[in-house]
Order: sequence, then C-alpha cells, then structure tokens
Amino acid sequence: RDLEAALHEAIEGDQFVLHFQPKVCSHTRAIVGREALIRWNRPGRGMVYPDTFIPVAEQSLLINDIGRWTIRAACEAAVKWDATETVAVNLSARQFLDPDLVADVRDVLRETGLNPARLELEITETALILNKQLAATILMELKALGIKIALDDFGTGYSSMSYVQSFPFDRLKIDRSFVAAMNGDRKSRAIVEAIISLAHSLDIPVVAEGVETEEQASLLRSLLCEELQGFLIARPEPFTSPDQAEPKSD
Ligand code: G
Ligand code: G
Ligand code: MN
Ligand code: NA
Repeated sequence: RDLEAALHEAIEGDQFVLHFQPKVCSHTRAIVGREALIRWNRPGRGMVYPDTFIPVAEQSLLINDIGRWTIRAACEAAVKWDATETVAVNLSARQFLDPDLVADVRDVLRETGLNPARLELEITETALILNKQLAATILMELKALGIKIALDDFGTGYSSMSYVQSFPFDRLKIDRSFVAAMNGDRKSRAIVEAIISLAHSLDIPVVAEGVETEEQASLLRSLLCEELQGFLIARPEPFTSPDQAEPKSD
C-alpha cells in the first residue's frame, strides 16, 4: 500500500513532529501538563493529522515504531520544560500490547533522565478488552517504573465501570463528546456528573477534554473536575523551549 510505504519513509526520514496541548488546573488555569499529539510533515502534502495515518499504521508493526519515536520525542521535550509539568502520550491498543513496550519506556526514561512521575501514558478501553489478565500485568509493570496511566475517552467504551474498578488508573479523561453536549443537554450533563463522582469516590482525578467555552469550564469547575483541556485554553502547538524562543524586544 502506498500510504504504508510512505509511512516507512516518514520514520526513516524523520518526518514526524509532536504538537503539545496544555492541561490546566480548573481553578487557577495553571498548566499542569501537556499532551503530545503526533503530526506528519509529509513532503509536498503539508501537515497530516493522526486520524488519517494512525489507523493504517495500526494494521502493521509500523505503529510500534511510530509509538517508540513518540515516547522518546515527548520525553526529550519534557526534560526542557518546567519540572512541575507532566507529559502525556497516547498509546494505541497494539502498542500497549507490544511485548517490548515496558523495556522501551524504561530505556527512554533512563536515556532522557526524565523523572518517571512526569510521564503519563493515555490508553483507551480498547487496549484492555482483548486480554484483561495480560493488560493488568502490563499496567503493573508500567506503574512499577513510576509512570502514570490515564484512561482516555472515558464513557465511550464498553464496560467502563469494571475497568475503573480493576485497573490502577491515575487519571480519567472525560470524552469530549460529553463535554460538548453538557451545557445544552441534561443527559450529557448527568453523565459528566456521574463520571466525576465515580472517579472521585475512587480517589482518581478527572480531566475534561474538548473544553471550548467558558460556560463549559465554569460548569466543570463547579462539578469539581480537577483539570481542563481544550481549545478554550489552547490548541495543540509545537513546543518552543525558552532558549529557542525569539528574544523579546522591548
Ligand atoms: O489532534 P488530534 O488530531 O491530534 O488527534 C486525533 C487522534 O489521534 C486522537 O484520538 C489521539 O489520541 C490520536 N493520537 C494523537 N497522537 C498520537 C500518537 O502519538 N499515538 C497514537 N497512537 N495516537 C495518537
Ligand atoms: O482521543 P484524544 O483525546 O487523544 O484526542 C485528542 C484530539 O482532540 C486531538 O485531535 C485534538 O486536536 C482534539 N482536541 C483537543 N481539544 C479540542 C477541543 O477543544 N475541541 C475539539 N473539537 N477537539 C479538540
Ligand atoms: Mn488523548
Ligand atoms: Na479523547
């Protein structure tokens, strides 16, 4: 397949870039972390978004190479940030089940010197469905490295309750479809409230994704949702470290 061949070249040719989207405290709006989102700077085609190439990469072992690159690039970026900020990396199901994942993460942490507590891997229920026993083992091994695990797109999967009960998540991310509908639609608001109260009863902090309006932000704050992420706060963008930034003229 054409796209698959082009993706091979992209890995060889260093054509991927990461953009980062901040997560902020719902009360102070201080940045608490950033989510890495991959883009493909495809020669002659401009910036290509992951929805178009990640599904193709997932059908082959390419996803594991792309995933390894992403984890490394994200950690290399994060060591240049304020040490209070975490970095989050999305893992597809196949990557999560890659037998080399735990060793790869351990190597990247050692080689970049990033404090493991600052790395958060975002997984979806899809990664946990196939084999709960294996998934639990992988999660335990990852947690033993000192890193954090977030459950992404929460509320859109199959049996969310049992996953939250059985796995040691450090964070729960409310899917943006609920946030988008929350202010107009009583049912979506009820779902958001239920997710937050479920998470809190298990001592898991909650991130709302896709926050686009002040109305959503203030409702989420009043529901005690800890963190916000979305276009209202900031769009994903390339990270420029302070020493690379343009000197400010006064
Ligand atoms: O902005 P956005 O288009 O970046 O992301 C679209 C989808 O692609 C989201 O579901 C996101 O989780 C996923 N995604 C973004 N970056 C990565 C990545 O590095 N690896 C994987 N597996 N998925 C990613
Ligand atoms: O599945 P995941 O949660 O990783 O998806 C991240 C995706 O959500 C990326 O495509 C990112 O660009 C997108 N995104 C981030 N903030 C917003 C937002 O406020 N509104 C919308 N519509 N999409 C957003
Ligand atoms: Mn995510
Ligand atoms: Na999501």
